[in-house]
Amino acid sequence: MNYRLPDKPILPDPLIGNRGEQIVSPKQWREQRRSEIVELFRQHVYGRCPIGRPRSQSFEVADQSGGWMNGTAVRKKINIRFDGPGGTGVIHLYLFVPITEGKKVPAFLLICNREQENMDPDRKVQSPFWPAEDIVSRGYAAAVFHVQDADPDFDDGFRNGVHGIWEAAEAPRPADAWGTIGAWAWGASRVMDYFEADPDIDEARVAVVGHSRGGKTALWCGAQDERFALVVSNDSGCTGAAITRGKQGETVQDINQRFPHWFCENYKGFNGREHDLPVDQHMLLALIAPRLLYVASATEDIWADPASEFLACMHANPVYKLLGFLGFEAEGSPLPEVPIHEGRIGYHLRTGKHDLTRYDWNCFMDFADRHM
Ligand code: GTR
Repeated sequence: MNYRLPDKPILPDPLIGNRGEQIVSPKQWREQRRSEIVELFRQHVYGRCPIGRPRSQSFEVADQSGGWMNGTAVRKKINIRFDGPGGTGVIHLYLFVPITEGKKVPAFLLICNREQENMDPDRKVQSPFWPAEDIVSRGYAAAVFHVQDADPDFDDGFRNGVHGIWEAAEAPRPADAWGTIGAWAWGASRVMDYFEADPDIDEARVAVVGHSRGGKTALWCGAQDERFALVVSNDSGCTGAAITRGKQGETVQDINQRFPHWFCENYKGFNGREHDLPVDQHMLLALIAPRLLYVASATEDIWADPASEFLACMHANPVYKLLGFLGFEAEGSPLPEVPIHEGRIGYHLRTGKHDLTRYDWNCFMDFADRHM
């Protein structure tokens, strides 16, 4: 592949505050700039959730059985239930926990946006998209839920899914109301609520993983919800890990036209005008700092644009540095199959297509073994 870093786009600086002031201390980042940037993304890109953890939320154990994976794992099926003015919802969480002697285990949570068979809880299908056996054999709990439980992935005017539960149907939607990606990210945070209550899971060592639209979701989830120790974006591309300005492949206009329900209404105002956005995606990555972040790209995934994903890691680094950590310092362009795992931002470029593979998962786990 012709791997070329885009000509240096002029990017908004995560370390210049809304009033033009330079952010010079970790305290200023924590107390001021971080929340300014979260707000900018809420207002202009992903929208605002009307609700956090619902008071009505409950966890129902639908199954807890041993003997899975040659006797090395316990399977749990958990129904995360909630209700609001517009109805009730349930997120079905599947979880395989490696058996240890009373020790809490770290976990990988996949936000699944593919067909259900990829997350088969009966393991008749063992898809590389969610290689639960591999994850468990490396000492991590393997957890997954499907995005449709939070919000079905089509444009129905925000009637179904969690939008319909908390939004009055007759009320006009604000231009910064949450879209579908925001609803999915909200769902992943509800799973974290559950992890905090499960004595088998070390909630301080949980990674949230997503591929493509799921990767955009993992990033937005981890940016807002600081309980996640590691955030993994696989091939997330436009409005995920890729810098928007000067991006190849999918543009803001493309994504808003094809998926009008993913982001907030305000985002459509930036169709063809990405240079006017007050943010770019390196600032989303910077919101993960100083926690662990992983960005994965694939050589043939031109629509997502690997070079722009790599560039975002480089431009998130100054925030890690300000906070006293090594984030991502790379020279030139990455080589395929040569992961960069030194700092708190991990990266790899895989040869091949837009997909989530066992190679990708193994890299994520190598990085987690080292840093989490
Ligand atoms: C594409 C979309 C991308 C990406 C992808 C996916 O059609 O343009 O932004 O999200 O779908 O989720 O597989």
